Formats: sequence, structure tokens, C-alpha cells
Amino acid sequence: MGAQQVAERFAELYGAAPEGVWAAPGRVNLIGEHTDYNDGFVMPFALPHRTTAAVSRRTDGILRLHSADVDGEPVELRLDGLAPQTDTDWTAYPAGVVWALREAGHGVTGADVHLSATVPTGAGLSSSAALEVVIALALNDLYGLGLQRWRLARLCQRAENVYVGAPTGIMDQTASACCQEGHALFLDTRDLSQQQIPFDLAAEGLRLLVVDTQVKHAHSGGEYGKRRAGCEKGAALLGVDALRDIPYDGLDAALAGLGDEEEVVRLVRHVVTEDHRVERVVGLLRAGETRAIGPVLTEGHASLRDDFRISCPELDLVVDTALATGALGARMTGGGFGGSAIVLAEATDVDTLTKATEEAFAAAAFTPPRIFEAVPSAGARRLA
Ligand code: GAF
Repeated sequence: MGAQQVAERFAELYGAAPEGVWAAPGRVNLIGEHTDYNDGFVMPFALPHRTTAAVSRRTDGILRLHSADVDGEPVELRLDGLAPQTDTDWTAYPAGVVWALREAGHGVTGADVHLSATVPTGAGLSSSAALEVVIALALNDLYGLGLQRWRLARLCQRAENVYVGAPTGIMDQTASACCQEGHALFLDTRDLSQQQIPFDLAAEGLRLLVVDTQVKHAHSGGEYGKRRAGCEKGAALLGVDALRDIPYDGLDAALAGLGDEEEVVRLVRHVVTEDHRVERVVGLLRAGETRAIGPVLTEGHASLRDDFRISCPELDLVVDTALATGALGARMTGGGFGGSAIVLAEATDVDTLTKATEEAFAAAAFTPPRIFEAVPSAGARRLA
């Protein structure tokens, strides 16, 4: 929905025009999965799909939240009553951001909010981060907080970790806040240093398809947290702060040092090789060898499937079908256990790949996938 429509709906709901309208996108992660909570490297880019928010300030300690996707009147919350893990509804994400801002000492005294989103939920495309970041950016602007984008991302992560209770890393919020059109974001999650890497597939006759398997996932479930805990155990056993500190050429020695900790061995191997894959992809893109990133993406999928063990039959089917139909590379993207896969392909192969994937899903009696092209788009911004 456009900024004007969101503003008009705000005015209907709250009786006055909003002070402004902001948008924050979902993301696709090109490479670097489950590395962000290991202080490692990631490389997401922003989708055109976004959450748009019309927002005005209040001075009476009340937060009113309304979403175009949810029937009914605005939900009204008292700011002094906000407390971590007391809300299991969608409102926990925006309320968590207000809580995190206030807890960090920022004088937010209330807001009226109307939201409209085009990021599919539960599809591994960061609908939660888009929702958090759009609120953070709107309040940062309206209250003149002067916080930099990376700081807003950190506060949104805190909202998700502490208020919502999902132990996620920093990638998705940083992607939503910091990505730029036509670029992928090479992010070092240890210090949040960033490089914008030009990523214009269309100019090279290439396309990147997103295949949403429609298998819904959630990070507040236990499996994500178990992987994270396993990685932290690996770092502790190896005597490093984070798995990022294990160099790629020291991997064999590190694994040998883990003895019969079979599960930890697999997790460590994924994280260390995945960090290396991010560096390889960055190198290839910088060298103008975009097609050559395909096999690296596919290697990443095998590692997530076999070592990290977070794929599922639908994601594997997307990857296998894509590779059998001439794709340059394919892999699951995001947290796993469902959600979406990405497929790098020649533009001329898109129709064949789409048809083959739909047919393979039908033959397997899976829910039909949602397939669309991902174009690297702008990060969060004020629209009006
Ligand atoms: C989810 C999390 F939110 C991210 O922080 C990241 O860990 C990702 O899964 C896996 O790379 O999107």
C-alpha cells in the first residue's frame, strides 16, 4: 500500500493526519546463515516488500497500534505497563521497540501507529525485523533521538531477544535498516562494519528467485535456540569468544580438538565454512564473476542441510529441482525449518524453473510455493 493510503487510513482510525509515514523492508540473505550470533559475516539485501507505518506522537504514555492485516480497533497499551514476554501477539514487536527505546533512556512518551505490510510472514524474509525497524525509525525521527541506523538495529534486536523472547542475531534488523538499492550488504556482525557491494543481476542477464515454500517457521521455537546454544558450547570448548575466531585454515585442527562431540563438530564446521563462503562470494562479486557465486550458494545449502540440519523436504526439493533444471545455484535462506529458498538463474531460464518447481511441489503433494523475483531494494526510509 502507498504512503498516502496508509496515511488516509491512519486519519480514519485516529481522527487526524499522521505526523509522518515510514517504510522498512524485509530481506533475503544471499549467503552467511547462522553466522550472525557467532560474530561472523552475512550478506543480505533488502526486498521491495516492506512494512509501512503512519505514526504520530502522544504525550500521555499510551501506545495505540493498528495493523491493516488484523481486524478490529487499535490495541491500546500503557507504556509504563510494558514488560518483557508478557505479549504473545504481533503487537509484541512494535511494543518491544518502544520498551527498548525507553529502557535505553530515550524519552518516548507515546504514539499512535497504523501499519500495512507486504512482507510475507513466517516466510524467512524478516517480516518481524521490518516491523521493528519501521517503528524504531519513525520514533527516532519524531522524537529527534539522533540514533544512527546501526544503533536502531541493535535496539530492535534487543526488543526481539528480550521483549519478544526470540534469541535471534543482528542480521535482519541491520539489513532492514541499512541496505541500499542495487546492493547487497556485506556485514561484519562483530563490529557492525558494513560494505555495500553492487549487486545488479538484471544488468548481467541474471535473476534471483525467491521460492516461499509456505512452510511457516518461528524463531521463538526451540530449534533455533538449540543451534545457538550448540555454537556457544563449541566456542567455549575451543576457548574462543565466538566461532568467528576459528580461522578457516585452522578448522581441521579445531574439529579434532572437539573429540567425540559429534553435534558440536557439525555446527562448528557449518559456521566456519559459511563465514568463508561469505568471503568467497564477496571476492567473486568484486571480481565481476557473478555467475561463479552459484556453486558457493549451493554448498551453503548442503552445509545447512547436512551439518546444521535446519532444512526441510520442501526446501531441499526447491534446491534439487532448481539444480536439475539448470540453475546456477540455490539454497535455503533465513533461519530454516521452512520459509524460503533462493535460486540464482539465467534470466532466460526463469519460466522453465518456475514451472519445474511448481510441478515438483504438485507431484510431492506439497502446498503450492509462492515464487517471485528478488530485486535488491532500498532500506528503511521516511516516505512522507
Ligand atoms: C533468522 C535470525 F533472525 C537471524 O538473526 C539469523 O540468525 C538467521 O535466522 C540465520 O542466518 O533470520
